[in-house]
Amino acid sequence: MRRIGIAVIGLTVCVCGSMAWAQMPMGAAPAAAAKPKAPLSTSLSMTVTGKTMTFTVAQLETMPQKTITVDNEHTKNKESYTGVPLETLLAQCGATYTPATQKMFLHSTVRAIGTDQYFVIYSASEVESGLHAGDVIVATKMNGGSLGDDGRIKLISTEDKKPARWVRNLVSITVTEQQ
Ligand SMILES: Nc1nc2c(c(=O)[nH]1)N[C@H]1C(S)=C(S)[C@@H](COP(=O)(O)O)O[C@H]1N2
Ligand SMILES: [Mo]
Repeated sequence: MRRIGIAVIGLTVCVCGSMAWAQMPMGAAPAAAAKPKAPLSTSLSMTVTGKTMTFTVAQLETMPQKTITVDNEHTKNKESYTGVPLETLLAQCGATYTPATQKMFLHSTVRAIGTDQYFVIYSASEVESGLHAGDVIVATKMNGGSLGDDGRIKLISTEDKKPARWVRNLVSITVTEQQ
């Protein structure tokens, strides 16, 4: 009886297993899930405490640039990105880090949104080099060339273990002081 039971289980595993194989095209690797394409972003709107300024890619590229190197945990590649440090853009929008504004940085959220509405939150103090060691940059170049499928503007941070807070086709950033 016990032997029959084992034989039935064995047969079931065998049949189900071969059905799964039968459904897979011969010799083809399972297709990677296609990245849904976000609309192209060609400018970045920065809203800092209610006031909005918009920067085109050309304007971003005339501002002081920084190149950083990161390990992309997904692609397992080292990638270099060039762009404006986000703190420089915040300063352009009137949020300069000084002893007088330190509390505002400690209390503010930075919400970064892509054209596909994907969004992430940083603390303003993570963006400010006077408070945090990592870099957060608004990149317009990868490995000295274009960003390719990632659009024209991409937010990159150096301290995250995964690229989940990197925003492709970055279109807006809103800084809000919390009460
Ligand atoms: N605009 C946009 N940016 C995004 C995402 C997204 O869906 N839309 N996904 C994020 C996530 S969860 C990851 S892990 C990284 C890298 O995703 P990829 O490996 O699919 O390129 O991009 C991030 N940036
Ligand atoms: Mo992810």
